[in-house]
Amino acid sequence: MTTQDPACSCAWDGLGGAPDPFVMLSFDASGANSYFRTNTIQDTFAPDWSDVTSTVIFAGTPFRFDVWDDDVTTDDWMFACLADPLTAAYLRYGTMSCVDDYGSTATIYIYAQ
Ligand SMILES: [Ca+2]
Ligand SMILES: [Ca+2]
Repeated sequence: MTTQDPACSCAWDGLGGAPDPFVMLSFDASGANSYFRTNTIQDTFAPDWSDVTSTVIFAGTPFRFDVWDDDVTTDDWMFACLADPLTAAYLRYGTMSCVDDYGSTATIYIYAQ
């Protein structure tokens, strides 16, 4: 995870500290209609969430997760991973990973029943 917000080339935290990341999950390519938000993890460049959610996934739908920095006023968008469409291969493999523009890797684990 990059140490600076590329939108302003400044620290993620207004006080110069590390970001406070959370993740939004959605079934649309834009990420505008999220259905789940994880907890926020305070002051870290290496967040690891153990939040669990369950939902029905329809074949061929996009699946996206966005990582945000939780802020007092307006949250800062950090990066997103998109599978469009979410295929059976993702569900069989059980993970979805991506690398952001700054070389950070994000992985989400998917358990299909
Ligand atoms: Ca921030
Ligand atoms: Ca912080």
